[in-house]
Amino acid sequence: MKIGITCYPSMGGSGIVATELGLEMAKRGHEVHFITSNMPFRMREPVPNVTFHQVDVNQYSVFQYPPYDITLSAKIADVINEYDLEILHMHYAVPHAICGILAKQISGKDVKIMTTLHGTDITVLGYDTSLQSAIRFGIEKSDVVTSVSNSLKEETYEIIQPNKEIETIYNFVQEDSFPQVYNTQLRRDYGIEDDEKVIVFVSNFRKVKRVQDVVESFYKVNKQVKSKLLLIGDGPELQVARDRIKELGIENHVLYLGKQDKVNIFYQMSDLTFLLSEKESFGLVLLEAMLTGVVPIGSNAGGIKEVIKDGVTGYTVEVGDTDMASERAIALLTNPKLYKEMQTAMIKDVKQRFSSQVVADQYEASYQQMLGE
Ligand code: GMT
Repeated sequence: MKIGITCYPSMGGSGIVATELGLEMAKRGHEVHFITSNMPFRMREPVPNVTFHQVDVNQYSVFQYPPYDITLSAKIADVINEYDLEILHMHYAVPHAICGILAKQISGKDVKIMTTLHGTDITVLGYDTSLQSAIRFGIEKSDVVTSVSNSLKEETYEIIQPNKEIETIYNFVQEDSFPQVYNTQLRRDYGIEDDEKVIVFVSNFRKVKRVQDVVESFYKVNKQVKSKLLLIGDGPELQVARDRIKELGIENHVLYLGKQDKVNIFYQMSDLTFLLSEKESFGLVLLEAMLTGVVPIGSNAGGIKEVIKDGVTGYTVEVGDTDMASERAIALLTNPKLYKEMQTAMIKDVKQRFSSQVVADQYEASYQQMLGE
């Protein structure tokens, strides 16, 4: 198959999933074309069957807003015509689903369109009445629409009310990139003592992530368990976290590590991860951590409760319940038997349900179905 993929190529989960899926399809012998504003960040080196087409938006001074959507659509149309694309896989509803439809019209070809909904394109932007009808249009005019969790699917029906079947296909990560390793030497290199526990939080530090809950929960854990908090990533709420950490006087227990390409290294130093968001369609960071062997405590928002089986492969708590989050964390960090049991169940479960082979098979079958094969 000849597949065009458009996504946000930055560090977000939707870009990661889109890239890994494209690479997996290329490995299976399909011809893959990434049509994006920048090289997707997980595409480190040249790969056979993969071509990258950069979308360059004209910054002409008459434009108050440079026309990314139109330029992208025109570029996709050019690639459809040049390479005889059969499928467009658009990740994130706005503007990508709509750009796919426009590109198809510009090209005049009968290319099939799959749109994958990732989360904030529905749970945040879907509430914006100035975008709702465009999102509904993008969904209804796509040939196939997938959602990364059942929770997101249900929310899409509730908020957008599209007249369209939506199929859930869970996210995955490339297992080989997240080997199950506990790196004692690296912990020492980062100044972590051997008897200290490590909690990791990987985030884009947006409001929906409730960073303040992560700090509060850690503070409560740290009062009882010798521990460090690793904060990885950057974003508007990082300063809020810093201020609260100072107020609580726990600066010496927190490592600010900024944006990192190779997050797997930090999971290898960690015992536990927190994801206490108020909205989270899936939580790809959970999957990455869990594959490495890091046990999660998540909020019960959105798809988190589909990724973590509460009490079996980690714990979920009510959004905002930092008492329960810390209680669960303390129980795990002070009971090696419980920790080991949960870790073993967790690795088995994520390898089964979110394996790259299983998930890529689902997408491949869906592509073939669109083409009537
Ligand atoms: O979490 C973010 O803010 C980034 C966003 C994105 O578009 O990359 O992540 C969304 O898509 C990911 C991949 O499907 C999901 O794992 C994240 O849960 C989802 N984020 C939210 O729903 C807040």
